[in-house]
Amino acid sequence: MINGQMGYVSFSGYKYLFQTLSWSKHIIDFLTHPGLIEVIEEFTEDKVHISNYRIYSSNSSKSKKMGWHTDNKIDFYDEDGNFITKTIKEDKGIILISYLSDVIDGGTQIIEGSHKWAGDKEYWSSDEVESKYKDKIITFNNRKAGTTIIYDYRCVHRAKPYENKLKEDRISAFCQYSRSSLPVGEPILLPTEFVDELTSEQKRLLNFNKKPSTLNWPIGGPWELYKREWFFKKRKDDIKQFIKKILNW
Ligand SMILES: O=C(O)CCC(=O)C(=O)O
Repeated sequence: MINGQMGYVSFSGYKYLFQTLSWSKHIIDFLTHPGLIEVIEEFTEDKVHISNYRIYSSNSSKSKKMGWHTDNKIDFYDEDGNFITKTIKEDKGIILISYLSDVIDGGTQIIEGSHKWAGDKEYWSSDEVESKYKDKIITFNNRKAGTTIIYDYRCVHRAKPYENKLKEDRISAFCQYSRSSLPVGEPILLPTEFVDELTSEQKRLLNFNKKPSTLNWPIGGPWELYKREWFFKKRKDDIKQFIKKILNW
């Protein structure tokens, strides 16, 4: 935050807009559009809520590459304040990715049909995917801003690593819709100016009156976000205790 203006959180080559949903009601209206929610809930066979959301930009990088992964998982802090992710094999839900810039390369990639076999494994190496599933990789490159991809979050997917000679960022909105049995997810902070305009269905989708079960992405201690890691590593235990305290409030 600089001079009271919201900015972004930088993590692993990505820049995440700070408090994404607070920027405009249009973002909320888009992510909670009744037609969209109807399709999602038909698929999930349950009421859903927004458990994770973000607008982020990514650019080309040789060193920072998103791994192949699934998102049918929950995250939480254990008793010692350690960040843990746990895959929920029987869960199914939806992730929406909407491109906010034209995307030539570096688009979302999904392995077709992987929701049937991914199970509770969270990560796959590029070698494994290349050798076994090359023909099944669907890549959403060369798409205009506004292209929206909706997929079952049990599918193995990633953002394609790429080299962008023009050095243009890919900007995308991401939203994860989870079934009612799944934890609430990330905190949502909204400006008072448009809270009254939200419908009761939007309030439900945004988890009004419910306690968040995790923190906003990117999740991690400052020692993971900041280059001067040594400084934060020394304070790691204090910071873990602090995070634990916030979640227990
Ligand atoms: O940006 C993408 O294309 C994929 C994003 C993703 O898989 C994630 O953030 O978990």
